[in-house]
Amino acid sequence: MSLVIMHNSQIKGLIFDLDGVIADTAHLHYKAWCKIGTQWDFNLSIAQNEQLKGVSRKDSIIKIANWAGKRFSEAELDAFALEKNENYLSYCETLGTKDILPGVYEFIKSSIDAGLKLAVGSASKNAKIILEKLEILDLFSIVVDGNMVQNSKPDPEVFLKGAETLNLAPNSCIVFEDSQAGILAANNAGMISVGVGQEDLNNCTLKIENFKGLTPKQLITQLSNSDHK
Ligand code: B16
Ligand code: MG
Repeated sequence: MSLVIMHNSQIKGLIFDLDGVIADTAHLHYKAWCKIGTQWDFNLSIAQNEQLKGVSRKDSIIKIANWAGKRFSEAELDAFALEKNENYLSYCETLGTKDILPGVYEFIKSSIDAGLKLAVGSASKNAKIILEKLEILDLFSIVVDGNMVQNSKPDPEVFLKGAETLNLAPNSCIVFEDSQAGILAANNAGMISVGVGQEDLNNCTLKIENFKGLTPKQLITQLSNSDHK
């Protein structure tokens, strides 16, 4: 089943980013990066952290080292990235259904009832672990994570792989993203991009603050009423 004709195509699939869209984990990544920065006498700002959203672990450590004015060998960077991940996973130990962002679970359920195919497209190599902790891994037909792609967002690879696995054309998919890199990745994939959260996001087809009370039908109506046709 599909919902509406847009872009000369019907919407048949939804691809969700994980951190900051499904799960309230973005602040845990920030906390773990801050702990690394502190070792270098560097305070990672909230604005800098925004630029790390949707960016792979390795690319993130390279950016932070540059901002801190530090030069490290490849092996040292890998060791810091490993340490960050161990800290991040320790912060994630208590994650559970309470950490699913408002309205997301209900929206996912009603999307499945509407016959839409669902995927996750995340830069995180921990995506499946986190989804298991949230007890929603089984709701998705496919989880494309950071282990399965060569190129970080804004490259469209993660979303194109999701659509391909769902056996859907890119222009029949909507991507939900909280990061600017992710919005660009969705646009580069030729998909409809819905920005999620409080932060300003440029170039998304539609912006929503959260999923509270939202149904797939309402979303499609909002998209139809937006500049996007
Ligand atoms: P990991 P997303 C991204 O996940 C996060 O936004 C970003 O902060 C993180 O560095 C990246 O995953 C890699 O995560 O270290 O767990 O492999 O937003 O694309 O779901
Ligand atoms: Mg995200």
